[in-house]
Amino acid sequence: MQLTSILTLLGAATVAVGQTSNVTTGALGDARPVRNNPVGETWVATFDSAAVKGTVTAVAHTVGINYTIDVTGLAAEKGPYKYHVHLRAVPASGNCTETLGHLDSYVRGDTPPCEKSMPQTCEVGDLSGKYGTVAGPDVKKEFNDPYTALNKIQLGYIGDRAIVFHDAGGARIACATLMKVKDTCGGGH
Ligand SMILES: *[C@@H]1O[C@H](CO)[C@@H](O)[C@H](O)[C@H]1NC(C)=O
Ligand SMILES: *[C@@H]1O[C@H](CO)[C@@H](O)[C@H](O)[C@H]1NC(C)=O
Ligand SMILES: *[C@@H]1O[C@H](CO)[C@@H](O)[C@H](O)[C@H]1NC(C)=O
Ligand SMILES: [Cu+2]
Repeated sequence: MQLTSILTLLGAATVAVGQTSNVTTGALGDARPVRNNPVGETWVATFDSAAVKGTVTAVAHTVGINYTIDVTGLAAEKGPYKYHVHLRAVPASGNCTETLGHLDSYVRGDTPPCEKSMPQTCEVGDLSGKYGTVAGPDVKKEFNDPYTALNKIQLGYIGDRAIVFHDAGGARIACATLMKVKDTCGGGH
């Protein structure tokens, strides 16, 4: 009887965990909000291919980064599209595979897919995992991500890395390197 109860409890616990979604966290814990960014500093990834045209703009905010996705041309039937910050800049060849994997400063990995309601548990570079995939053909989307950085000493630094769009099948349909276009509001030149 006691054993049965324990088994019943264990069973219930397993079901509960199964239903609680895919919340997992990085080997280094949950991502921490970035509060020492150079506010106003702006980086832009410019897309100009048949698959995607437009920009993804990243502006350093007092907490994290404000992103604006402003693109056109995404084939509606191949979406929804994912978009991420990948580790490396796009090489001269334009080969998106060579941007390597996602920026994953807290070492989470991309499986299971992350739980949007707990963005701190997502891979830092998994922007669509945190803020939603986008549908074609035209996208205009703004969000603040507290966990990415434009301060080089921080985990989650995105400078000189690539933004990559993936179609519904996961193919890397376009990639572009984030380039600095503006210094901070107060300082710089
Ligand atoms: C958890 O991940 C699996 C695939 O790994 C997916 O099928 C399932 O929908 C996810 N559950 C939630 C709640 O996100
Ligand atoms: C970031 O976005 C918030 C909300 O829209 C806005 O209030 C803030 O001014 C933006 N920060 C910068 C540096 O643009
Ligand atoms: C792109 O790079 C990957 C990895 O280096 C390589 O396997 C692949 O053949 C390259 N693709 C093209 C079209 O050159
Ligand atoms: Cu990606």
